[in-house]
Amino acid sequence: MSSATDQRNVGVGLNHGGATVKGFVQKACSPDRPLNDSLEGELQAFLTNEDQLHTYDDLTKVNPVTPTTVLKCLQARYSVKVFYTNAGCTLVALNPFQPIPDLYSLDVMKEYHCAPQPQESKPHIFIVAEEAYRNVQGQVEPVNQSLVVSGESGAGKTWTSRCLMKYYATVAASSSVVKSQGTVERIEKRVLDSNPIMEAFGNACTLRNNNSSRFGKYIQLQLDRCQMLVGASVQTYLLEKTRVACQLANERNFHIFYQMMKGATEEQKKEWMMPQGQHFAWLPNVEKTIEEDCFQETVEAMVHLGIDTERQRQIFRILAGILQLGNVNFCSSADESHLCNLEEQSKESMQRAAELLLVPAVELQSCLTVRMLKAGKQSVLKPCSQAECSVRRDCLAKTIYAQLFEWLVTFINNSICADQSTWCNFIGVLDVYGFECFQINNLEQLCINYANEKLQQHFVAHYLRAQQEEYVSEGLEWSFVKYQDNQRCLDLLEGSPISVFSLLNEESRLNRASDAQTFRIRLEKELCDNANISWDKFSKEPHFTVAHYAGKVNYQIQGMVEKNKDPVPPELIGLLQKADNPLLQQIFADKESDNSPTKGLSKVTVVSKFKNSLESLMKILHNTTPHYTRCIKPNPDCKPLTFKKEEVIMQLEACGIVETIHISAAGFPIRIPFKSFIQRYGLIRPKYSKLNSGTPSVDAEADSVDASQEVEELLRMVLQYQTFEKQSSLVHCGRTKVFLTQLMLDLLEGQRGKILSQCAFSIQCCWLRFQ
Ligand code: AOV
Ligand code: MG
Repeated sequence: MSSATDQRNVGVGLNHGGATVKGFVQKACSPDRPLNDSLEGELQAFLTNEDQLHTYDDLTKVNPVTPTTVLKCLQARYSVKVFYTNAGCTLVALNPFQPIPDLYSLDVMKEYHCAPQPQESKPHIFIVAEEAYRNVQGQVEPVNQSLVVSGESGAGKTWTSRCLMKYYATVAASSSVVKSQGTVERIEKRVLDSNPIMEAFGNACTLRNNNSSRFGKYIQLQLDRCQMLVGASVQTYLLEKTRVACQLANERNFHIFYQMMKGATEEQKKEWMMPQGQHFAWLPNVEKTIEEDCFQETVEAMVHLGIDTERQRQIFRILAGILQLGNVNFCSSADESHLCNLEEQSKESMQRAAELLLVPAVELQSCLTVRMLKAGKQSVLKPCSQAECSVRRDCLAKTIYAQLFEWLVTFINNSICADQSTWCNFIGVLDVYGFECFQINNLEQLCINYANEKLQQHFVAHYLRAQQEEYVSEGLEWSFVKYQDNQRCLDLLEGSPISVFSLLNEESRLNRASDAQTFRIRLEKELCDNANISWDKFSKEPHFTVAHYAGKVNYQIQGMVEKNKDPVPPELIGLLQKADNPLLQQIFADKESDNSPTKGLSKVTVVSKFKNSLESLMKILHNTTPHYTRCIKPNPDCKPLTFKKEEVIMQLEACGIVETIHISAAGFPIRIPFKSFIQRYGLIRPKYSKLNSGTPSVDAEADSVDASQEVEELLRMVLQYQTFEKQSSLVHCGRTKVFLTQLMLDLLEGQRGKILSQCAFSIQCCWLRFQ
């Protein structure tokens, strides 16, 4: 069993009946452990109170914390159109799947921005945004912040990221302007305009989401000394370039192709050789109309970012050329030459592709059908098989598209990044693809799920560390929360010397013909002792199963080594470097076109590159203060306001929400300074309870030693124990604050409420007697 799915012994719970503490029980908090009797009782008590469930704005207040109670609470809130709920240190965001009027309006932004204590307002993504904004101006020195948005495909990560960016573009709008094509523009507009461009080129309609991001993104919003937004920079991760040449049934290619088909003028279409009604093999489901098919918006954003008309023409010609390549098909030749021929109807497409990419048609065809092999100093030409030709065609399209995307990101960065001297801090927004588990999973899913493992590890490590630091600084002893993180799964994937990635890389380097078979044998032999990997011995398809923190995923071995190598024949790069399209020339200018087999675009394997880029991201996250938002998709069909329990519970378990709440609840999520504590609960002590007022006369300047003694005395009374030190799992007195569990807070509130109602009753009796 995975380390992450092991039963966790997280802290200590409290079994209380009514307002008095009867004793403590140790609870093993695991979502899949059957409820014991006392928990069952609490659960029943909780569920009978259903009409109040929507009022729980923090899931740590739910008692007991089980997947069922958390689910019930979220469902109750969703049914009254409350989409945000706190879960300790994280925010849970449920996707309404329909625009909610006024939820993100300017007025709402202002409200949260101006609130003295935004945390006390209703849970909202703007609280997370505002908290990060205020944190930047740290108490001692400024601290960079990261907003980590996670969740499965279609859960609302990209939407949330956009909301966050709009918030900062509004509350931190500076007077900074940039000059572009004779016009003057505000920087925040440019930063926001980077979104439609990146989404047009990097998002696509999938089975799970009409606007699914097919790349990861970390955008740093740069702030100057006055906390004004003066620029931004974007880092992207692993674009799913295979989509250009291969789309699953009922999925689509990247939006930009459809935008061109639907939104361009007749003249443009003529130039791009895209007549009305033309069928493109790589453009399935063209008839489907989705919101993202907005060509005009993309073009306008390009203009705002400084991509001039000529550059745009070059970009669109390249894209049109790719589409033509998709219509090129090969067939085996009838004669004995072994040369692969073009299908008759493909000849025109090949001609058009060459014309659009501005490369010689003959050379394009020979690059796709003939391989150049180096034998010593001599080059030998070898005709490709039909299948090899198709692979080379796809490879050409994928390479061009991926490099074009990279060029766009660099262009955007040059256009929105502020001068180093003008900014001093940043707030980073991370929007990556969520955990994926399909029927067939390949290298893309392995990388995506590995990224999610890394983020989960960061989350647990950071959260516990942050708690510990405060406990230590307040003089508390911290020893009661035991947790097991997902380190073992990460060791399996990326560890050294032997791991899935190291074996995959070795196989990729060795260039064996039967790589899938040998990779499978080596995995089984060298990782057989690892509990996080398994095999179904009876399966026909070679595969391996990884127990991720979010669940088990079967990965298909076939094709994985080749995908990891991601080879690009040097001839193809040589061809593109000679193209008359200046953009293609520029994009491939610094790529090696040497014919040596070790040269080309792919000396570094896909997993090595991805691992390195993730490691840099982790370094940044470690050096910033993170804030987590977990987006939840309430139904698989993206239907408005529809809550499917099975769908939600799976996600709650996958992203570890229940666990997060347990960790929050097992720690001391509530911290109250001594002074405020005495002001609120002082009336519980007899000397105050005699007072008819809820506000006892406390010396505001009481020093912390006296205050600490007073607090301890009060707590002893409430807990009805001689030595309240025994209840270290329930409450702790630090140097300046009281640390409480939610249960302890409920207990105090209960006592306070009781005393106040007794007072009210006495007053009423007096008043009646008086009458
Ligand atoms: P994702 O980023 O998490 O999926 P999106 O942010 O693209 O998911 O959200 C999917 C769709 O849900 C959006 O296109 C909106 O129509 C809708 N939506 C999300 N959040 C809200 C909201 N707060 N209010 C109204 N509608 C919303 V993926 O990129 O697929 O992992 O790779
Ligand atoms: Mg997205």
